[in-house]
Amino acid sequence: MGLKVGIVGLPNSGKTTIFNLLVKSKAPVASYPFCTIDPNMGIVEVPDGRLEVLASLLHPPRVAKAVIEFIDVAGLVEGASKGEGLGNQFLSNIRGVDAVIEVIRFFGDEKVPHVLGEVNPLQDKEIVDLELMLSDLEVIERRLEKLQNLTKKVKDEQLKLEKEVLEKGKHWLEEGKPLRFLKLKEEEREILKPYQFITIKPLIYVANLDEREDSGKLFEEAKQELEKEGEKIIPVFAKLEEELEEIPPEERQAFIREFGIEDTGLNLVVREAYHLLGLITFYTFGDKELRAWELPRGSKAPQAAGKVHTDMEKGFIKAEVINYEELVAIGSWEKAREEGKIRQEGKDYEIKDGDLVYFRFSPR
Ligand SMILES: Nc1nc2c(ncn2[C@@H]2O[C@H](COP(=O)(O)OP(=O)(O)OP(=O)(O)O)[C@@H](O)[C@H]2O)c(=O)[nH]1
Ligand SMILES: [Mg+2]
Repeated sequence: MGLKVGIVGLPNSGKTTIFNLLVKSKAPVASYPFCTIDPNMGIVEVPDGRLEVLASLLHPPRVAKAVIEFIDVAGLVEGASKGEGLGNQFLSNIRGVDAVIEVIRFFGDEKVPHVLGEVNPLQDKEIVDLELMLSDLEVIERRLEKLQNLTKKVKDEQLKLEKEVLEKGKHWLEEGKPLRFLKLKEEEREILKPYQFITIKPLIYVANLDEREDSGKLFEEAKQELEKEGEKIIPVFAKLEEELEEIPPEERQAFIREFGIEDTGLNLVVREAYHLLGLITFYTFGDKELRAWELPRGSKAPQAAGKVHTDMEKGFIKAEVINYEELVAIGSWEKAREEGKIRQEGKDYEIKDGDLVYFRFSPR
């Protein structure tokens, strides 16, 4: 599967509007809170020039671009982690994502009530962040309770380590800090993985602005504040862009220039998300297809294999690898093989951007 990105935020912050723009769909939006109940899902293909070049060299029967899957969930309110609003139900919908977009409302519109009565982006951000942290904390506390008993009964090094890491995470969250900023050793990260903590995932803030000066001012303030904390925030004009979609393409350009927007259709979010999430692209090919995949920078070969199929990760033997640049210079896979340029890499190999990879694995 491709990369999954979950969209969270308060009700009426414009999540579904942004989702629709991203995936060019028409999921219902409304000016009342909790318009979205069941999650909306949609995919976007990531444009990729290298893929076309590879296709001309490898002649695969089919070419598949990397995709990003967006999941737009119900709005979250204070107390969500304790079951308020639609509560934990939506939190479970985003446990499985690879990254999170948090939409913050910067637009003022009396017809669209703000759940807290006023537009206050930094306050909204605090509420949402807190709920996400509380939900992770709850998962940790529940597990720790079990571990407390277990470790009393049995001596097991692994359980002891798990308890220690979870306690570390607990204290961190109790200080109001998301898990993604907690420095962890590789093995500790592995231990935490099955829990699918929400705040351990990379996150970007998306500011939903309107054309008013107030909105812009609030954005500048928030941007400064967030950047101080090492966070990223991307401005979008959701409503405006939605209206833009209605105008014929030939008139759109003039409109865009007038508003000084750099790009349409939230392309910017896709691009920035890709960049900020530290993703790289690798390629696989076989008899059936050539396909592009995204992967967090720094990932090892088995993890990349797991993108293609979980069995490939479990039964990973080795990866045959050549980088895009090198393959293009040589001109064909066969020639690269003859010249011994296809490298054999093991489970510790770190996949590089542009790698073309063939996985060898033992089926289970
Ligand atoms: N004025 C203005 N209205 C907007 C903007 N973005 C979204 N809206 C409107 O705000 C209302 C709520 O938008 P949605 O996209 O449904 O919000 P949501 O965050 O998905 O809300 P829930 O699903 O209820 O959590 C709709 O009426 C939108 O048309 C904006 O930038 N400016
Ligand atoms: Mg919605």
